[in-house]
Amino acid sequence: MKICIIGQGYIGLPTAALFANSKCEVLGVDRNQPIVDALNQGNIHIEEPGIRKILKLAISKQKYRASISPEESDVFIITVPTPTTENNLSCDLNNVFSACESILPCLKENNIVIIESTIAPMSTDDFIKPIFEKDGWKIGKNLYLSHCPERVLPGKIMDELVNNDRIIGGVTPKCADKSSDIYKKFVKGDLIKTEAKTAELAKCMENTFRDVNIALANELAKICSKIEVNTLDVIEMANKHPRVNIHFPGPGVGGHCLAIDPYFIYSKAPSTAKLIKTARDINNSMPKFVVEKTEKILKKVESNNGSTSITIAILGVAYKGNTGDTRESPAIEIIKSFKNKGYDVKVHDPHVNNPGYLNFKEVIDGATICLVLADHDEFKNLNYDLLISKMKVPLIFDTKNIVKAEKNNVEVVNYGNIYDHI
Ligand code: SAJ
Repeated sequence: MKICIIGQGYIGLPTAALFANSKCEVLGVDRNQPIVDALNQGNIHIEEPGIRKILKLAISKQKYRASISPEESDVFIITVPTPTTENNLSCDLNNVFSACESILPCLKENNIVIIESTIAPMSTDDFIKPIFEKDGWKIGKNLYLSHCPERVLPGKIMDELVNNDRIIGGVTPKCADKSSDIYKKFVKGDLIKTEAKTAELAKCMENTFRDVNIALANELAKICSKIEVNTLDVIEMANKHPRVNIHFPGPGVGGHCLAIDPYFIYSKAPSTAKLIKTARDINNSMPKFVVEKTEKILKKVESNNGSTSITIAILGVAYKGNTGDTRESPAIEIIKSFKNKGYDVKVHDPHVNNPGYLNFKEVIDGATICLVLADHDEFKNLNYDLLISKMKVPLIFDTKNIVKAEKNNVEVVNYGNIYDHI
């Protein structure tokens, strides 16, 4: 069986590698020629544990190759990004549309087309199906179309693609049956068949559920900093209740999913989706909160030390721990805001490849404050002796509650004790 996967990013590439190691012939299509060239050499442009080995194996078995354009196949899987539209309030389907149009010349009778990209509810029926129908195809009769959203966690993609349950949303029941048979090749979780629109909304709601719960934790952090209560203790205590699971406050919500998918639902019913929109607004307000609190902490340092020039060392730009992914990361807005305010900002992220970033020793050299914005493992046990010897003031503001405070002479501010420092 030949499978053509359009979009060789965080989802498309691991999916391609898994099919290629399940006896399928896989063509990975990406519009970016340097990425295609690199993949054909076995060089991988994403940071994801386990992918390198499995892709190399597929290439050596001649089961995987990359190309800039699609070819005739049995199955087409579309895994292209779906950003929000410019006003940030809807789902931009343009990448999906061009991927669908690019496969039209390659389609044959009884092909299966699967959209994995996250899309707003009703997108498959209202916008994607007509692309194929206009070309003369009868969905459910001679072409089978489904929406099968991916639901994997970056950092655990290779494991979760195989073991998670999967929603198979067919435009018709036969479409769902056909797509389900494809995923059976490597998925060990349950394959749950439903309609395309149910699959679309279920996927968007999974991430919305998390976004709303993080907003609740972030709002709690703001309340606690006002009324002088330890947020982290409150969460720990409340979560002792067997049916309570308050999430954790942070610098904001990043990534390509939680920060985007709730808008896809909101855009379908803006006057009704009030909680969803408020949660987005609260999470979007967190970078500003972090900047304001950092400035307050710094004011106290300044008045204590009579210091005037301030250097802020940023630890972590990725949107989440132990990944190199900076998409929608709140750290980017925070760095920009400090720079606009005229601060000297130095940046370190051991997972992000950026020539402008410094190593740990360089970033803390002469810094007034270390601002931790990602929960990378490297930040759990910082070298405190180095911090004391290199920093202007050994002070850390840890927005992810990851740093272990080991030495009394290094001050660690987090959402638990922030009110003591402002
Ligand atoms: N975050 C908090 N507080 C928390 C948890 C997370 O501030 O208590 C922040 C993180 O720092 C990060 C953001 O939220 O900035 C999102 O991180 P995440 O780990 O919750 O989610 P993603 O975006 O990496 O992956 C999610 C997952 N969805 C769910 O867990 C419901 C994943 O399973 C999906 O496949 C993925 O979105 C996707 O592609 O939709």
